[in-house]
Amino acid sequence: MRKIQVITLFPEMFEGVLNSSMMWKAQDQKAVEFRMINLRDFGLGLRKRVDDTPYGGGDGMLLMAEPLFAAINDGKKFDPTAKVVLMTPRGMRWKQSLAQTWSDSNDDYIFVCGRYEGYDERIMTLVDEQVSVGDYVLTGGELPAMTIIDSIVRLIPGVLGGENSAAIESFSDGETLEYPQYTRPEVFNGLEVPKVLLSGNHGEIAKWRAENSLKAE
Ligand code: 4GT
Repeated sequence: MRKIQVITLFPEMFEGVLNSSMMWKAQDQKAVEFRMINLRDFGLGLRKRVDDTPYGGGDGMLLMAEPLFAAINDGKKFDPTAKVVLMTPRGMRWKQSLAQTWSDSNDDYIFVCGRYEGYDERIMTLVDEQVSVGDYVLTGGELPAMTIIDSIVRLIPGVLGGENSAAIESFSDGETLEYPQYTRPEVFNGLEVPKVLLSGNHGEIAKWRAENSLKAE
């Protein structure tokens, strides 16, 4: 069973996503186990402080090294060989082929979600990978972490059900995005389904789909 841990100040943000049909199925099948680590639990002092101002001045607050180290160590205690993945706009751009590689590997992960203006740089001594979902800045790493977790978990064998989706996957080389699809009825509001898809000619259908597939970047 794959173990995925998440370090965050907002574990409740993950509830809806991790309890949605497919993620729930994955847990039910024992394909994956999720564990939330609340960074606040490792905050300093009575106020459970996790952030402080940057040396040298500047706007905003940074997550302090000490609570981050303690939270990551908690994750490592639970799963000593887990890879530590930092969510940051400075990371490598996430894409389908990475989702496939990470899903195929038997690695476990600890996703670290930042807040405020970022992290004390010394966290890098514990980080194995840095990933970004795109060239834009968000208020936290939670949404990127959910995106990446979803893209990995759906590719674990047995998690994704249904012939339709499996067909797309086998067609896909990881970089090819899906072709246009239609379901009943044949005509909706005067809009017709392409005739070739109703032809029963599997060769022609495959050709049409290849021609109408999008290539990633
Ligand atoms: C964007 C991304 C990300 C953020 C991204 C540290 C403080 C980072 C807030 C966090 N924004 N994280 N992973 N594009 N913001 O992936």
